[in-house]
Amino acid sequence: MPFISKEQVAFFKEEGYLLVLNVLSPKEVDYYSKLYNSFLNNEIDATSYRSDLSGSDGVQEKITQIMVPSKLMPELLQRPFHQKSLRIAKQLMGDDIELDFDMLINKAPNTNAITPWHQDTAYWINMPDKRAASCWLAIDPAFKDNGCMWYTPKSHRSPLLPHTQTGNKGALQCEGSEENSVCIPLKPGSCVFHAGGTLHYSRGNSTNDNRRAMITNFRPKAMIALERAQGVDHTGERKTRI
Ligand SMILES: O=C(O)CCC(=O)C(=O)O
Repeated sequence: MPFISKEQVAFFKEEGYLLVLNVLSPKEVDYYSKLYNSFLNNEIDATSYRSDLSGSDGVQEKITQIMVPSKLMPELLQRPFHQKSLRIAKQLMGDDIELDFDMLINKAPNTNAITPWHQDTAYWINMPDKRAASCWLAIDPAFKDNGCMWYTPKSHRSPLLPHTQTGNKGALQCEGSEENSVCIPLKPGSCVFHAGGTLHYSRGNSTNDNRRAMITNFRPKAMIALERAQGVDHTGERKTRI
């Protein structure tokens, strides 16, 4: 049975993002919550894939990014989030769509570091087939003050904007604004898909709790092969192609 309706597929294609409620049950969220903490507190050693997206030189990580958790824990690929988000991604973009990479992004309490406006395409090599989407799953409630995601509708239809790198090997940034964008608060277990070209950002976390998100990224199998042939597996340093 399809997970999402034809109307939802049409909305994603038109607007460049799509909210999907209750992809995971509370019990499933509980599994990911415990696992996530094992990554954050280094019980699972992800040192070589871990960095601070805020580009801060300080001792405290503000925005922890852990790339490719499923490389360290391949069983994740069979778990509900990867399986369900892949099914939805195929519905959104076609049967040739596969998982390219996954990641964890946590905004630590009271760190107040924004994720700057960017289009994910700026992080990737130029690919002839532009179909791509990320699925951003809330492990904690996500809302404005702890850094829920903001998207600029229809921005995936415009050309890639110029991006620059922030801080010490931090996130890429371009021009963007909350004024013409929508914020998507989420309950744990709900998610948002956004297209590779969709402009997005999040405010900093000014609350006393973590803001944990798990993200899967999808594109055509042939484009993943093209990336791998060029040595791209999303485990290395952040780069800009502009
Ligand atoms: O979690 C965040 O603040 C940023 C996430 C993001 O940029 C993405 O999933 O593409």
